[in-house]
Amino acid sequence: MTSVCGYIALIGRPNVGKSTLLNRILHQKLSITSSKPQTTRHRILGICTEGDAQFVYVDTPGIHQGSKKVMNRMMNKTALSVLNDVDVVAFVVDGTHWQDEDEYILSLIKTTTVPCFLVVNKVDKLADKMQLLPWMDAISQRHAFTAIIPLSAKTGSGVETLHHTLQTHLPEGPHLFDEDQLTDRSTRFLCAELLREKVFRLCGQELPYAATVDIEAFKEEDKIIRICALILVEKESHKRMLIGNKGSKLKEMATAARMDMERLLQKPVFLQCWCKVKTGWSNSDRVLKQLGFDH
Ligand SMILES: Nc1nc2c(ncn2[C@@H]2O[C@H](COP(=O)(O)OP(=O)(O)OP(=O)(O)O)[C@@H](O)[C@H]2O)c(=O)[nH]1
Ligand SMILES: [Mg+2]
Repeated sequence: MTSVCGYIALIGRPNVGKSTLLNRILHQKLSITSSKPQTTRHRILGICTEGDAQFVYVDTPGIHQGSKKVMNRMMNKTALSVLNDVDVVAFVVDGTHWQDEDEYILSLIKTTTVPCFLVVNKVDKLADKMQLLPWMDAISQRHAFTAIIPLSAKTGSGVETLHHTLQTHLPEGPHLFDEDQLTDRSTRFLCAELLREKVFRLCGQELPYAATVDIEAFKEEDKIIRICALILVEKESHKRMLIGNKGSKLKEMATAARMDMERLLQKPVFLQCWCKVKTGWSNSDRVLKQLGFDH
């Protein structure tokens, strides 16, 4: 068989399940997820090689409108730049809940010539599955989607169908990555993300958006990996919330993150976490670049 290899972008508004879908396809927790929108902030590749086919999935930040912060502008720019740079787009939506942001993303897709799959995620949540068919019929009139695939990233139903249908749309060509390579991101980046995920999952409504994680030290020894992580927040009050009563919140997050890191790195991890206030970090081009934002 001829070798095929292609980039597939996972695009959609925040919280529709793009990162959950990527992890499901890869059978591995690579990209962080949470029930809060705008969890993913960076482009991340998830590579999957099966025989002659190499799938290079590109998870992206949810495209959103209305935020003026520099970080949000960068997140949107990251997602949009991917649109014109891939072989296939998988436009992920949440069931039949079509919103203005979906409409906006569809208008962007229409400006490209890239083949686009419509991925209708979270079908496990639909009480009445019968409503899917007329909805899919109506949406197919709106754009010439290559295929419309209902699935559930949560249960896995329909995910194999998507993956295998995508294979037939990968261009012929040599593989761009080693067959055992999972991502383009460093373990340092992945560890920072695992801790940031705990901030998203365990800290209130506002705090996750005011926090970021920087790995200050990453030292691999014979039997253990020593990691020192700094959580930056915007205000003193955030810091107090993040640390919690006698440090209990920070400890809870650090423990959960360490367990994920150990699973990822397959080695015991000693994780030290601390928190610092850096006012305005999410609105500063310079600081965001230092923190590794793509644009
Ligand atoms: N019921 C159900 N929930 C899902 C499904 N897929 C994802 N979710 C949930 O939806 C929420 C958002 O999932 P994410 O994967 O973080 O969404 P995302 O599109 O990557 O979001 P951003 O990174 O913010 O753009 C999480 O709580 C997931 O558990 C699904 O198929 N069914
Ligand atoms: Mg995501």
